Amino acid sequence: MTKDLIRAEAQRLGFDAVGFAAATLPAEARARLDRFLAEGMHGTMGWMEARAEQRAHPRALWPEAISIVSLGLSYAPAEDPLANLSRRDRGNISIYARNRDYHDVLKSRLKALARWMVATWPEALVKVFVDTAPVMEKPLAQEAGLGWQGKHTNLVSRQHGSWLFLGEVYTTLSLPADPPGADRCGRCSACLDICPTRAFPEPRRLDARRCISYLTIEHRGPIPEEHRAPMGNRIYGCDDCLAVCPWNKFARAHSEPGFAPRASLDAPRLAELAMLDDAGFRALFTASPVKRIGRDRFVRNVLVAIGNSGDPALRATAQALAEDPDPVVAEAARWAAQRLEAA
Ligand code: B12
Ligand code: SF4
Ligand code: SF4
Repeated sequence: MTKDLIRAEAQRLGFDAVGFAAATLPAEARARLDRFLAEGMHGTMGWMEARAEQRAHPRALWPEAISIVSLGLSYAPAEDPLANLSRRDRGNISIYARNRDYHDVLKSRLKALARWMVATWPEALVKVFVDTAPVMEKPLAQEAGLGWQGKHTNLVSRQHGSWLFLGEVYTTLSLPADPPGADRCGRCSACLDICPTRAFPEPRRLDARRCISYLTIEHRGPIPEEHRAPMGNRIYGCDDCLAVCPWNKFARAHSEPGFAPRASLDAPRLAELAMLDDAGFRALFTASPVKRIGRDRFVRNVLVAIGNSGDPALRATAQALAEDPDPVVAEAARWAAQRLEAA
């Protein structure tokens, strides 16, 4: 059967989860996206609003699409994702960004699968997507049976916990849908309770403007003061709500060499990160997703962590950046120096 062949090939290519859905989403997905946008919870991610129609309706993105193959790649860590949070002289980089950019890893496998599908069924048309396209990947993965959207809004899998990257092959092949994933959160609320910035107004609704992932990666300009202290030493992304999910205990550590943490990014020293210039920043983050945010935004985050470190030895580092040519960096440096002085 066509689906079995595709599933087997996806597994051979290294995907950890495979499911099939029709190229449609339930009406609630659109309604919830509209509410998220209407309440401004996307912050400055204007690109979410610009192509909302295509996000909510796969066929508005590609009218010929009949079915969707939803694919998951595990990045379940062998290490404790929260271990660095208590090392205040170090920066904590989110698990997903400690080595190669997952977009590259996933996209090459998605393309390989798509090429194989076209070679096997020459009448098939295919398009591949991962993350940046106007696609609602989590509701689609739930429709395809990969798991369910947990209360932290991410897709949770019984086998891989919260640690799956998602990607899709849209196709003109007609593939019967798998049963959708059923909600298995029950009365658990661990992910909601641990969130340092209280970013969930209610279960399954995230106010991105409060999320440390948004603040450290997407947000330009100064980080609002109310969120600086709760950020602690998280300098790129945040894993807290993922890491506490009890379903992670079934996840086996991933075996993708590109996702094993680089020694230089595992628990880097704040004092060294703050001193990076553009060239040093680009060299340290070669092929890493961190590179995308640029030196200035990154050093801004590092300075917030320095301000939170309580370490008087880092005060001189902050002071050295108080006149940085980038006004956002300079402001964060002054804030950090003052905070350490008060400490
Ligand atoms: C924008 C975005 C962000 C934003 C906003 C996140 C968000 N939750 O919306 C920010 C920058 C904060 C972010 C952070 C992260 N992200 Co992100 N992000 C995206 C992106 C590009 C779009 C997500 C989206 O459409 N949001 C809009 C909202 C409205 O949609 P939604 O979250 O699906 O919302 C649904 C629920 O709220 C639900 N809902 C609401 N009420 C109710 C009630 C009930 C009863 C039910 C059942 C459902 C329900 O309905 C909505 C629609 O179905 C996707 C890639 C993509 N193209 O899909 C990656 C993606 C979601 N991100 C991902 C990751 C890994 C992360 C981080 C873990 C990174 C990190 N370590 O820092 C964090 C996690 C933060 C969190 N708790 O969500 C992965 C998640 C993989 C997975 N297993 O789910 C994705 C899929 C990328 C990928 N290709 O792998 N992200
Ligand atoms: S990623 Fe961190 S800040 Fe964002 S919702 Fe999860 S716990 Fe909260
Ligand atoms: S931590 Fe609990 S509530 Fe949150 S996604 Fe996991 S099972 Fe659901």
